[in-house]
Amino acid sequence: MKCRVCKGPAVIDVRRHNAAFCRDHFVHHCDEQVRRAIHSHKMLEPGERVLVAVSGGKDSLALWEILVRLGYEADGLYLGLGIGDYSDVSGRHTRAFAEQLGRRLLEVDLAADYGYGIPEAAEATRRSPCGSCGLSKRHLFNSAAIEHGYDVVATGHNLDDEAAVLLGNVLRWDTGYLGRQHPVLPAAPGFVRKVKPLVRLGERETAAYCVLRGIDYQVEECPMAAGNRHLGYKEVLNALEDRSPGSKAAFLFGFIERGHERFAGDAEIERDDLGECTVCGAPTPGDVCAFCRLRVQVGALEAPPGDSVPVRLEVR
Ligand code: Q46
Ligand code: ZN
Ligand code: ZN
Repeated sequence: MKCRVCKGPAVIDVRRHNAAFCRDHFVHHCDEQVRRAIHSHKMLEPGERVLVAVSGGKDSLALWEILVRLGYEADGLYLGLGIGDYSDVSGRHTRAFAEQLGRRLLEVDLAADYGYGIPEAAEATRRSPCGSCGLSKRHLFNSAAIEHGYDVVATGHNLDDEAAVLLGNVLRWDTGYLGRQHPVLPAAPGFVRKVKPLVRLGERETAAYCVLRGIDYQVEECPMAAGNRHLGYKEVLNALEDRSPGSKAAFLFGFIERGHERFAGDAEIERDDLGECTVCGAPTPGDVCAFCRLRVQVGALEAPPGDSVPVRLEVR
């Protein structure tokens, strides 16, 4: 196996691109994929302050490093989810990496700052932990970015993640989610822009990137992921990809280029008519936002007067 660029010995092949790379040219390949994603979707402007949502896993640490090397003003935000050892180890990896990178790391701890962890939220809502987790992340990434003056939140969602989410949305023909599924979610009143610069890189590539760059990441999967529907979608897509390399990228990028626009109207309707949460001020279609409702349900917040509606795991 020879590097496509320099013909030296290759360390990794990327079947989707029908190419193999040596160490240096693989790093260059990753940079190029991120650069292309940023430019083709106008994700970031020079000089903007970027807040990277870092979990301590391979994707978010790779993303943070690449953005800093590409010259972006990127700091990190770590959210402590209260998932036992998994969270402790993830936090340690993130802090050590922030120090190595020499960038600022903001930290929010669900238990200490908001009175609950993901296991308690899952128990109280009797729903999948990932529902409460996703809701908490979306709310807190956005509010931290606003509070600390960042222009944009960048997350480490990769090609495999996005293709799996797309498959789930298509299987249910969830048109509101399809209208919002894009590598860039523009800013709106009360929301900063959200971008996914790793959308052109698969998870095998981000893992290889971390190994080759000596980035020490949390290798354990989240223990609460078992039963997560997306794992099943990923398996299906991996089986397809195995038989026909490139099908995952064709599925996702075909949707982004030719399908997304057709559903954009469905997302707009859901974004209209947002007022302010009477508890925290976040944009919400009702009186109290889903995050504050979740806190009420887990017993971390007193119910606002006259409010008895159960939590809704809304997505934006
Ligand atoms: S951290 Fe949270 Fe994931 Fe764990 S509980 Fe589910 S959503 S699986 S990215
Ligand atoms: Zn090479
Ligand atoms: Zn609220």
